[in-house]
Amino acid sequence: MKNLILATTAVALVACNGTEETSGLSTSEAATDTQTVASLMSQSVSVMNSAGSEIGTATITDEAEGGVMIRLEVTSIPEGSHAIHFHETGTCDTPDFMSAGGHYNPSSANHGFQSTAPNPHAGDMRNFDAPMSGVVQTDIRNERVTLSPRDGLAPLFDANGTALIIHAAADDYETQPTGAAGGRIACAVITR
Ligand SMILES: [Cu+2]
Repeated sequence: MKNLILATTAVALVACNGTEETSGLSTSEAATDTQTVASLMSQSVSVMNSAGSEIGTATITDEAEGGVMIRLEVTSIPEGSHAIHFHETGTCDTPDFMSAGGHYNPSSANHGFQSTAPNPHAGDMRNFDAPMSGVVQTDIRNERVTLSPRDGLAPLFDANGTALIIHAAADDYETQPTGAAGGRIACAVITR
């Protein structure tokens, strides 16, 4: 369904560029742009806090070379460094979000970038920093997961979905199995 929507958008862009002389894009440039739009799957999900209120969005987009980029735009995040992971179940029951299960780890790897191989979990990512304002706009990459089915990458849209979780503390990239990242302060459901 998502692919269908993107394909429709691409057609509309081609039509637009074809009829508007002022667009500044040559036909070949327009075709290249719309091909990129049509081939990379993207999903925007709502991020909620422990009270169940929406505090922003995460837009997850497949990257051409594999993996995803997450555009995280959230507010009300306590100042400091925070862990962010994909967890194994697409359920965000307040207030503790334990319903999301453990880290998404279909290959049974060890947690963290500084642990013993095989590592890390598919759902492991680098910490991000929140300023005093609590307003965060940042891009976070994960090269091990995917929205579109792709060989060798862990699908975010598996049978029970996945969840994006923000933690109270930073991930030490080493402690098993959670990185000692503390409680779960925000959650987003990732399902088709
Ligand atoms: Cu986590």
